[in-house]
Amino acid sequence: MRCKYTPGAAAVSTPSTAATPGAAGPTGPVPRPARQPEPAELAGPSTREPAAAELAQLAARTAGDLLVSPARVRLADVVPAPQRVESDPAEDWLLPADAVVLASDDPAALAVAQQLAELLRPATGYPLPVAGAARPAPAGGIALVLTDDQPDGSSAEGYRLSVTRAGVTITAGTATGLFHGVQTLRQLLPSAIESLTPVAEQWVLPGGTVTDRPRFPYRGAMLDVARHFFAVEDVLRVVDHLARYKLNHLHLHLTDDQGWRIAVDTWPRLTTTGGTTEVGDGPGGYYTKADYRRIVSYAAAQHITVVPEVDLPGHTNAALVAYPELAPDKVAPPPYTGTEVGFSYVDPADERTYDFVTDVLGELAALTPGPWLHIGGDEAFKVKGEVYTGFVERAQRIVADTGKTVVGWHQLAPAAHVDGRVLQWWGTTNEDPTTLDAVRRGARLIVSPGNHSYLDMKYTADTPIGHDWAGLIDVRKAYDWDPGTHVTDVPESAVLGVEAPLWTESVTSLAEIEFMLLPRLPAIAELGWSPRATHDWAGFRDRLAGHGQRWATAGITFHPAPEIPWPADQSGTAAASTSRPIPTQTGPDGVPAPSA
Ligand code: TNX
Repeated sequence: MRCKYTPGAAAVSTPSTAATPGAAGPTGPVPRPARQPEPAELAGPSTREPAAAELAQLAARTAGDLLVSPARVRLADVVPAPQRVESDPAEDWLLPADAVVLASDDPAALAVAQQLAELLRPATGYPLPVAGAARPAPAGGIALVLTDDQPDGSSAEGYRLSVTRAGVTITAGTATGLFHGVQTLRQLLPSAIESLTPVAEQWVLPGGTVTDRPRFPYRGAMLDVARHFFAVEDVLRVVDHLARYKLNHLHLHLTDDQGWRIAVDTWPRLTTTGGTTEVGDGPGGYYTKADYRRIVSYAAAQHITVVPEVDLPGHTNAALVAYPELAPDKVAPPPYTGTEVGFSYVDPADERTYDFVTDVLGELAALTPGPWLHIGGDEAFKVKGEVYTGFVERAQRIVADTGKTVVGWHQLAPAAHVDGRVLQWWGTTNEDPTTLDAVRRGARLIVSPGNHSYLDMKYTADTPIGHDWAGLIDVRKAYDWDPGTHVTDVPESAVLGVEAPLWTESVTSLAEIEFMLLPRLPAIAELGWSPRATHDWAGFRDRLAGHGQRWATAGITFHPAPEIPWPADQSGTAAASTSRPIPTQTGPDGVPAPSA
């Protein structure tokens, strides 16, 4: 049972797990020397109502000093599955109310320490001060250690997390590694850690060591902000979801027939005209350059790189509405708010088109610190053969001239290779000689199979939103494939990574985005991060089951997929969020409101 506090609440109850000394869990309680609460603590400040945070601290301290229950989350329960886990239940550790977060004296490490403290403060109510140190040691709290002497050598994203009775140490060679370690630490705490208000809970971490690093360097998700526009705040929430599961790329599909979503100073009508529509009757919208920078820097703070896509030469109706000179017949088409594809294209025979491409990609490159520019290239059904290849080759060179590395959907494959070129595979079969040939000429692949990783596909036939052209994708289908061997004869060494695209023809709100993402995004994240040797559907299903309660507590919508054994006995909030498919409102503390 969880106990929640609201400001002004008079009574403090302690969690039942801590209330009865001797009520051992399966592995027995870990006794701690009892510290008698100070009388003043028990009485509370007499001159004013104790704040909720203070009450929570007091309750946790009192309960925790009497008895530490075994950790409720197992060290091996992490999603994505870590490379190596060595459990040591004798080292289970209770986060004390006076814990300090120490980090190496380095701005990036200190920033991660602040993020950790900010994650833990709302639910614990603990102050969790952060400080820098030359050689941080946990000393009864948490230490984030940046070191050249990495446990597993080479990985830029790896980390080691060690939980002992002396506290927690996360060690990594980079701040990114520390950040991933923090995501692991977060998952090891009871799910109430997701609460936005203080909770009386024993914040016990399971003892032992996690040594971890990713399998692939590119692990991403794509959000189509063109079919339906989503506010900056919604995109930031999606970034949060990626970060939880150690995804490190957010691909934004910024332009399509239904709308142009990124400001371009040299072609202003792209947004003032082209940004005013979306699928259906909605108003559309677009990101100013300041909006886009905000997304980029928020993502960067979560160690996520934004990959902007301007889809060319097809999927360009919104641009043609704004600038008819780009159209093959120089006539503005009507705005398009339907969901067909493949009818529009910029004129590949007009030099003005290449001015447009140069200006747009130049401005986008200047706004984007990450190395990638995605030029689309899919479903340009009316630009065929050599005309298509010629267009793509020029666009690829324009990208190279900006200093960025080109990414495109795998339709780019027949074009000449340029340095670093990455193709995004979205086919639904395993065979593609043209893509294989491009790989042999030097291309690397991001693997996004339509029939496994397309998060706009329905879970089941009765999923209320989504497509089914690539089949139905339940959680198991999302999980049961291997990016390293998926495209026949493409070696794992040519696979840069994996991505889960969410197209939004039928997705209209943050709640609907989350409903399609969760719980499939963690499945794709695990394929990108975890060593293949850990791949195991039954194990994944069980590890994932604990996350429903986390999402419910954090007010995140998810699909209660029947193949996941969500715990039935957890607090009513999980049941509320799982009893209906797409809640569109959240309650006062962020928990999805019960059905209307
Ligand atoms: C195909 S996948 C598309 C998109 C659609 C999607 C719907 C790809 C590169 N193109 O234009 O939105 O199907 O699932």
